Amino acid sequence: MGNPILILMPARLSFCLRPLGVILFGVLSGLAPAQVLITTSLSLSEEPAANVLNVTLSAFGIEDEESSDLSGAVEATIEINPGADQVSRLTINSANLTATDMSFSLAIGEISVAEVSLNGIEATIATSQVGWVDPATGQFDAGEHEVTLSEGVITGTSVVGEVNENFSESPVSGTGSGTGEVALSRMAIKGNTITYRVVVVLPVEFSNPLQEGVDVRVDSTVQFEGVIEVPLDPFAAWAELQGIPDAPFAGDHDDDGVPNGLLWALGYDADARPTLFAPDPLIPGQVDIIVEHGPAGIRAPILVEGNFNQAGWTTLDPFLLLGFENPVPVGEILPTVVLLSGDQNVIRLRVEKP
Ligand SMILES: [Ca+2]
Repeated sequence: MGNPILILMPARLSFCLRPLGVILFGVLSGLAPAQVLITTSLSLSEEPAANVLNVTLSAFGIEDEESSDLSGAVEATIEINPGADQVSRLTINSANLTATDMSFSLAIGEISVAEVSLNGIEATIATSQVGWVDPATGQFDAGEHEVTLSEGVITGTSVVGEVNENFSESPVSGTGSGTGEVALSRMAIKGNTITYRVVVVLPVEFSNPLQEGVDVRVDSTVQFEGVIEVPLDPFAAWAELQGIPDAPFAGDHDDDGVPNGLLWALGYDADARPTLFAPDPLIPGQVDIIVEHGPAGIRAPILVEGNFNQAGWTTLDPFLLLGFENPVPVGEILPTVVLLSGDQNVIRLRVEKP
């Protein structure tokens, strides 16, 4: 627990030319813990029970189920709180999955109803919503992740005619189903680095009509895993990489008025000289405040607080921020825009030392 830092800035345009005041703020409040975003490649687990794609072909009330093995890799961005070994967000950016070929034979007695093969099936997975994970349990809504069969063909015959479906021409999508889970286990700690094993389990179930009376149902538990390294203190890791290993979080290594910790949290390099508060250039006279983020995006939750009529610091209503989130969340790249038109107060940005 260290000192959070803040910058004071009058919200009125006429005050914007005042030098920025930098004050150390010695009271800790219930801010969200520092999270770290890690983008990594995870491979599909090779355990025999995992990554079996069960496909059921049904035609006119007759079913045949075949299974296929899934393999491949997933690129994911994981939001981790290394202090607590918890995951709060999982974004699957892309996946390249392949499934082994399958053939189905449906018959009533001696009479063939359908003979169908699935060949060259490839699938992708992408997170279509926010990708929240319950930090306490690691569980998430599998429906926030979308699976698409993007390559491969279903060919054959059925009693009503030819079956010919080409997934590269007409991809088939469905979402995950039920509850998924991310498990994080510590393997080692060395210096400022924690090594974790990550295992993600994503149940998938969806169906797709092929033609009148003929239907394909897909049911699988996709499991992918890998080893990731996470800095225990992400600020310290940044400072070391930036060549200022001893720079304190609340200090200002270049005396430009922007504390080191805030520079880090806003996504900048140590040599950046950002103009943190700019009045809205589009509407002269408007006192909206724009805080540009660095190229890395927000690295730690940044709380925007106001001191209305000097009544004390309070968290700004999220609806006064474009994006409607306060603290400004980790990973945000778009500037923070504070809508304060007409209010006479000061605002500050505050970030807590990891
Ligand atoms: Ca500075």
